[in-house]
Amino acid sequence: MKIDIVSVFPEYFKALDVGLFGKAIERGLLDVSAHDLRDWTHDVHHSVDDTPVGGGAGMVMKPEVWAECLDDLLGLEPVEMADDGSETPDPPEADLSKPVLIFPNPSAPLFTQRDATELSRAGHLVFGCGRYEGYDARIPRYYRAQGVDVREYSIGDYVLNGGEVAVSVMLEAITRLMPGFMGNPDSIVEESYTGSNALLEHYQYTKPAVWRGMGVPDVLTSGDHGKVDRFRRDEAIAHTDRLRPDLIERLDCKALNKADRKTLMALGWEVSGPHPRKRAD
Ligand code: 6GU
Repeated sequence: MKIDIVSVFPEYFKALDVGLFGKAIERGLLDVSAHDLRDWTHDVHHSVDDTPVGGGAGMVMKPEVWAECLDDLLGLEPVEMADDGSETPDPPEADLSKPVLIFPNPSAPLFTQRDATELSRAGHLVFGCGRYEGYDARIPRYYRAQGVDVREYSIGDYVLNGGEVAVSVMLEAITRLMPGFMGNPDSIVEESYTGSNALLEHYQYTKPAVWRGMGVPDVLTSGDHGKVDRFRRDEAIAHTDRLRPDLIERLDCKALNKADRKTLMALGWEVSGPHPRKRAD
């Protein structure tokens, strides 16, 4: 996978050389370049931002500089638009053999495990990190109108100073799902938010069986794998019920077995419809 990252702080991405991500670069699975947006400026001050049209606080990243940079990275020629590009429909299906252009943006849809899974099959990702109050809205619109698959994602309901942290979060979520990235791919399928239905994970324990007077659940040392699996599944359901009931509401009731339903019903969920619903009483 080829990965281009554009930022006014490209040195931030030196942190990617460590751990499994660094190993994947060494092994040639990932080809990562972090570019300095200011390399595409022509003025003596290397300015990348300007005041917002219509007034207001902060600065907005200028479209000209971004476009010179992105045209280079995407191999596109500049085009004079006949309209503002707002009518460009989303393509019916993503073609991941073409580059995907991704802008982190706190005012965009949430980036989820589903997006990470989809993008782990892409051949070329280009990330554009905004700073200041954001970037000119015509930039994503222009590239979408050129037929580029443009995505804007937020990583959560909080505000960061810029897109760099969000890009490293998305990159880690995406690349660890690539075939050959992980030593043991089995460890992926069991995780929260993946698998056939998204539940938080059960608790994990290692040895010793008693530590500072604290034991582990007896069933885990029973050697009965069926009982262990059921115990963990019930624990996962109970955690999710307590911490993320929104994830329970999205489960597919048809994918639940009899024991799952029993556990959910004991926790006050109705499981007769397409998705579980908390009983009103
Ligand atoms: Cl993608 N960018 C910024 N600047 N802040 C964020 C974010 C992204 N997602 C959550 N907060």
